Amino acid sequence: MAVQKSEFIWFNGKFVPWDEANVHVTAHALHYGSSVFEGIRAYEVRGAPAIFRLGPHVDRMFNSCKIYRMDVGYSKEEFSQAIVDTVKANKLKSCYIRPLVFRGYGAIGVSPFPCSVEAVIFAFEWGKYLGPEAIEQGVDVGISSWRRMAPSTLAASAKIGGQYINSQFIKMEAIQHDYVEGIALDVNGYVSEGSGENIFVIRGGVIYTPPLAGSILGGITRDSVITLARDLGYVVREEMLPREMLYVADEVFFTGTAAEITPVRSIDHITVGTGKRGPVTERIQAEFFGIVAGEIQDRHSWLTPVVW
Ligand code: PPE
Repeated sequence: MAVQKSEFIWFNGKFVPWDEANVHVTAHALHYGSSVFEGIRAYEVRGAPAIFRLGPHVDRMFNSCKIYRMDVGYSKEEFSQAIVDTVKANKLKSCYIRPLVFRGYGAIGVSPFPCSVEAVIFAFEWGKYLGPEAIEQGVDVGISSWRRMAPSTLAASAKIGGQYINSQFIKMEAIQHDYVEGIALDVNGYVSEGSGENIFVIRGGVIYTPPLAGSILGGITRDSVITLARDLGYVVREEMLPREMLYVADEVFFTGTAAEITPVRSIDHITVGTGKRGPVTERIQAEFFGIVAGEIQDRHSWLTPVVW
């Protein structure tokens, strides 16, 4: 999806016009994937933007940087404020926010340590990630021939740029097979996640999702869905899931900041349940979309209002 330009990008502490936020071609991140990023949504609540789960996103970004041994150069408070200011500066009522911290100019060679650390935040309008009808109709997906990274190869729970080559392999293969998305298994063959989404499986009224040890990114939407499902009285189990459980599930859905809550209607051309969005998925969607629209009380304090 082509990126929608907005006006200003926060670049190392200052706002610069969108077209002037450039880096040098020798930047380390360009060569070696040396970056950490986040994806955050702001939703329109009563005419103004409200940022969804800002604190957990900033915490995860700082943890990813810690794992990757990169000092952000700002406190969490300063960085959070910069995110709020970026939404404000661009007068966006609802948007997707992309903070990125990366190794810039300084040296060629694998070690990132001689290179600068740069930080940017931009925000832009982004619609439905897996297609306009996906939230209601569901998507057709396939199991990827690419596995998620094995433990001790990369750090699946950190949102590090270079690791997204694995996601790109999964996504490219899916597109070439006419699927909307691919589901990757972990190195042991258990269900892991999509190229940019966590996965949930419903069977016999119980909700299952792979555990953090299943080479997944600990999604913030995943955490929100677990919380909402438990609020609604469902049993949620974080368990290793064999691939064939997907084929006999009553319902399957993806979660992610970009994907929000998207039902899966077929996997490897096998129909999931009735082939339509199921009742549990719909119930959880109603709760999630109700909260982010400001129509259901924000009982977990997930929204940070942006005051114009
Ligand atoms: N797994 C992966 C690999 C992943 O990239 C994401 C987010 C998730 C799970 C869900 O995490 P969360 O957003 O915290 O619920 N993927 C981001 C990037 C998508 C993109 O194409 O870029 C996102 O949804 O913002």
